[in-house]
Amino acid sequence: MGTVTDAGVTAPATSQAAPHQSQETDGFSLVIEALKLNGIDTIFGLPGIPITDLTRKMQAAGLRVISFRHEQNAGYAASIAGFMTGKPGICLTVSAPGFLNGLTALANATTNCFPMILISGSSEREVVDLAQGDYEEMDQLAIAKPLCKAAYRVLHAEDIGIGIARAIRTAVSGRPGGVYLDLPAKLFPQAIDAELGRKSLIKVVDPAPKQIPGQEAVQRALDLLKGAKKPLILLGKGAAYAQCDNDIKALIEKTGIPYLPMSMAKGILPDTHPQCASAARSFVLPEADVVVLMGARLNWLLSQGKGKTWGAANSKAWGKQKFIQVDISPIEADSNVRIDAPLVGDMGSCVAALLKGVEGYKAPTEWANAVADKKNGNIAKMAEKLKENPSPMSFHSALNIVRDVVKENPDCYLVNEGANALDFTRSIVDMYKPRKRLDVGTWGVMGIGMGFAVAAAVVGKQQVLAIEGDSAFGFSGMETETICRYNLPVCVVIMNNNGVYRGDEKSYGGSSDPSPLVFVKDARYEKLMEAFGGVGKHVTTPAELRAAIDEAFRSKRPTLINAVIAEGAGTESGRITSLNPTAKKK
Ligand code: ADP
Ligand code: TPW
Ligand code: MG
Repeated sequence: MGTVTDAGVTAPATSQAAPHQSQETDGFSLVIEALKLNGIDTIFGLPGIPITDLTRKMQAAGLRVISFRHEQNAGYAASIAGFMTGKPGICLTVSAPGFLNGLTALANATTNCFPMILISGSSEREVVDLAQGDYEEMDQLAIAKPLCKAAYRVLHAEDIGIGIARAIRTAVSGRPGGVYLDLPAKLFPQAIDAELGRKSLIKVVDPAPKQIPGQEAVQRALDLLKGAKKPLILLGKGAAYAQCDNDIKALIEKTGIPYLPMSMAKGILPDTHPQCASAARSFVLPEADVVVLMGARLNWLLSQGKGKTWGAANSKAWGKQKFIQVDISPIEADSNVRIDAPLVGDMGSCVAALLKGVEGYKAPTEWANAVADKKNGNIAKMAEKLKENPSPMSFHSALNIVRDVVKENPDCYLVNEGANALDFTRSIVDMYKPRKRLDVGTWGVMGIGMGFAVAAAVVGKQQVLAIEGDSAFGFSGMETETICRYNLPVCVVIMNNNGVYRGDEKSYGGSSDPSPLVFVKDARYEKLMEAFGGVGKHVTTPAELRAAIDEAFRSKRPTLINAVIAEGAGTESGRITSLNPTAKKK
């Protein structure tokens, strides 16, 4: 920078204050500028060597830095922000232990196809590579590699722009997933010429390019579909992620095909939609003759496409269905059973192509009616159950309240984890809008609760309702402080049955220890929220639960409601008892 002289001429800076200092930039600034240039506005992380100053400078530069109490929760927050927005969620951690704490979330993001970038500071390469015992020494790049889509390291300040561009492209293009970006401590203070630095940054053009399906593949899918007597559309979270809700709705309504949403696809169309077959799941899966998988994998959640679920003779056998699979990944087809018509491309383009081609096709009315009959019968049965009012509360009587609340507040986010607390919520609480239900996903992982809740409130800017098993909550419970610190509109409801699955188990072998599955009886979790200035409520009836949630939604204050549920209300592993190996000899 020069100074304007009396004569109005700009003279070169001659001051002694380091002449070229102001023409330099450094790694700190370049990382921040590269992120900002690419529309990243929020960072989820936890400070410490070597990224402490980075978090300060990020905040100073106008990025929203949400600082957590444990990196795993910051990582989950970043991953779900990625799912909600289609932009990579960023998690920032320190080296070795901080990195490892964030890594679970990165692996989970990759498994769930959520775009996320884990940025970790790392120690001196020279020392790490010779295993000479640096502070928090670890070969983070090598460890991250098998757990994410790609892992990159930036050694030179002038490569920061490239590093971040590659990380963004990798996270969001094709099948989205996790990316690890390793930034060694030495990189941050590295100074380079400011102009050179500015020019090295890249604003990524078209980071998630459309992938148009081939015309032949579209025709094959349409031919199969149009011959179907009992078609079924299965919506997965890949369909929700793609944000082409209107076209999906049009495709379903135009064809009259019954559809089944996977957990996080609930709400693409309202669960109360006449074509929603959720309440007739065990009828439609074995009965359907052509199944259109849209952004859903035939993994364990769909019994790998085999067995009784699909009307097959035994657990290894295939059903009689034919499958159309719409997916962005070309290698997903045939992973478990034969896919007769793979349709590879981005969901938006594939749905648009199908929509154009289905003109004139309508699902046979006998099939649609059969599904509706089955469904209405089951809904009536459920309504009976929801009317019960036992003391202590059952999952049903408590969730009946949650069901009403979400119906009246369809914009709120519903975060959900636990076993029974998860399965009952999924089946009882209808969703009305897309990407509002955020849960344990593909791994059925416990611990996403408070991280997801923070991200939903920060990024989604709406009221959050987190329905948590008491065990599930424990994995991230300390983030109640984070929720209070940022004063987020998060209402946590703990379905407290005193344990994992249930709280009435006795100890084994005459041990004086409690059973491995139970917790302190009648724990007062609500005091945790009070400890940080939030609102705590202890409720034992549906009416009290309703009043407490209403008050939380009205005040928008951080609230934790400890809802007492009968100790014996749950079943082992919730709805997936069959996956649990048990000893033959008791
Ligand atoms: P669910 O658990 O809801 O069944 P999965 O996570 O198993 O869903 O499947 C999601 C699928 O969606 C993955 O196979 C992924 O490749 C796919 N997918 C993700 N994004 C897109 C997209 N934009 N277009 C098409 N498919 C997508
Ligand atoms: C990271 C295993 C699945 S569900 C669950 C555990 C520990 C808790 C169930 O108890 P909760 O719900 O939350 O009280 P409820 O209503 O049935 O009583 N560690 C991880 N992930 C998983 N899935 C487990 C352990 C598990
Ligand atoms: Mg429990």
